[in-house]
Amino acid sequence: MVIDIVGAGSLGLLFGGKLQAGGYSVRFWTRTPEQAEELRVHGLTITEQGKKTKLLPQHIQAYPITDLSARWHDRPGDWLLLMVKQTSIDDVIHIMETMKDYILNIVCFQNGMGHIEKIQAALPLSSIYRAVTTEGAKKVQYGVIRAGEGQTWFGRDVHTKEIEKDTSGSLEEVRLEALLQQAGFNCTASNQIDKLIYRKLLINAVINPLTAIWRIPNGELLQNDYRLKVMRSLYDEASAIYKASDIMVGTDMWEEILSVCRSTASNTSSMLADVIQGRRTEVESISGQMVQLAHQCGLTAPHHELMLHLIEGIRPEGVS
Ligand code: KPL
Repeated sequence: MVIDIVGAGSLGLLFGGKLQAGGYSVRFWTRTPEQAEELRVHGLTITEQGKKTKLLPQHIQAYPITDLSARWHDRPGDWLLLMVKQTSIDDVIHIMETMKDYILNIVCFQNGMGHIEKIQAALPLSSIYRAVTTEGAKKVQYGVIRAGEGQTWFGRDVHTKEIEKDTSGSLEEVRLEALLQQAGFNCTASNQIDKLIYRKLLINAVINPLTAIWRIPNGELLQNDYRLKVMRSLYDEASAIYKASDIMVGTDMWEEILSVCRSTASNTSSMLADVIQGRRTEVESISGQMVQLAHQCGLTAPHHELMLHLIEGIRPEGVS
């Protein structure tokens, strides 16, 4: 079985590395030729709970993403795990548009919303799955460190299934679940992936912009009442939007947000990491998405809109 990992960031290396260590044939697709070469020359070491697994350079298949279409044509893959950030999605879609006549099984790991529709439009014959993961990893020189055991869920959108008149888990879903479990991930196929995506959106919409603005790790959000008050206003506003949009997330999300802050207390949120590195953030597909959802149901979202503007305002003029 051939598994394509598009994006060699920390999660891409973790999933790809463990799948390869689990006996699958993995191809890494990187943004630049230099990243691919580094993997091919130095190999990849995965560190988990102090134990190191080394993938030797001669066993690594890594290529720049611009070669994907041609190589896939020669040897099609079985699964493509799309692990680039939301902010790179448009570039990746542009490259993958040449594959519109192929049938791919694509699993999208991006935070936020709005990308699935774009990918499906560019690759109409392909099956697109969403994934939500609580896996965390840190990229280090020639390797990656797993932060602890997370949980991964994946599935297809309800509306996609309705189109196909298929409400049960497909054979492909069962296969993917087994594949990831065999590679050492706690993974479950879910027929409620939309619910999980909306839960994650809410968590990210409360935690990420505030940690990026205040430049604090997730756990420090809980350390003073002013921070908690702002978090609560973002949460209340999002809850009202979900209620008006008939989006049911089915659990006490305020408690869950506090619990994520505790369980990831020392984490630098992905948005803070982007801000520190001077990269584009995913704020448009997180806070921007909340604002859009509000407008769609006749509400406004001034708190989330403020987050969007504050984060977008950090970017220096001219940097895209
Ligand atoms: O998903 C995250 C992120 O940083 O993007 C959280 C849950 C906030 C963990 O850091």
